[in-house]
Amino acid sequence: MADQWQEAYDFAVQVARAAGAVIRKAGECEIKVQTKSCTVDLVTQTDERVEKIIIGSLKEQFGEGTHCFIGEESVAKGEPCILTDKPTWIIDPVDGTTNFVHGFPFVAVSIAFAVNKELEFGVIYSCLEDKMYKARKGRGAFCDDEPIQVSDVKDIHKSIIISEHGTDRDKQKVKKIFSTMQKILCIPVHGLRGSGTAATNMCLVASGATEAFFEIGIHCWDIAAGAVIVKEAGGVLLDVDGGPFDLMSRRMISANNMVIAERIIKEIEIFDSVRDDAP
Ligand code: LIP
Repeated sequence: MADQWQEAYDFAVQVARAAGAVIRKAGECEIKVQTKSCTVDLVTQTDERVEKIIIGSLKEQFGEGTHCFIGEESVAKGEPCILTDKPTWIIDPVDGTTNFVHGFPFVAVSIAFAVNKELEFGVIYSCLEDKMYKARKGRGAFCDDEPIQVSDVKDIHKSIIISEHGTDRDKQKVKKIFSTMQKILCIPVHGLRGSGTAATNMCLVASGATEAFFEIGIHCWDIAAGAVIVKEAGGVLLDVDGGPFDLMSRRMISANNMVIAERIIKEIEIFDSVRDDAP
């Protein structure tokens, strides 16, 4: 069935846009902040509310029971984070919660859909910029309905590389993150960047504004939609050790091509993080 998931794809775009409007409105009011795994892992009522709105709309449209859901805030409350063969929505209601809390202008709604453990489509709405990124397997990647393409830079010295610090403040890990960044900066590359949201970072790779984004410590909901968008824009996804991309592994590099990806991988100091689907 060639167009089996088109309705779901179109609906995801609508839902992401509506969710983004809720986030924008919430950003105009006082934001009540709580913490999750540690004091810098922030969550707000908006994260929880928007996830409920997204999952509620999807359940209403596609029926409860037939589709599964992996949502950042539901998992934080104890729901399982297991990808099965069933049609599964992978949702980050507010990617860039710290940005949202501080009014730093990159916040995204990220919605991906997988069937038989394969990502079928991804939608990322960068709601403060009002940019809608989307991609469906085999059908190209788009920003506001215009096709997007990764950059054609192969010379690492002419690249901009994105990474993030995440929310783990374990000294040894932070040391490795900064050591990696120092080594990459001194290759040298044109610059290092970070928008504060993995989803937006991947859209920046997909649209050619930057050559690569890598991070250890991210979750499947941060990167699932971006993975489809980067791939459909002509980019590559790998594990940070150069192996195949694994959505549940908490680490990945997305890049415009293998030359850039493999050059960056040489500099990455890997540290452990518990898999999203760990028992
Ligand atoms: C955040 C990411 C950010 C990353 C953090 C965190 P959240 O997602 O998008 O880029 O560095 O580790 O996962 O918590 O704002 O949805």
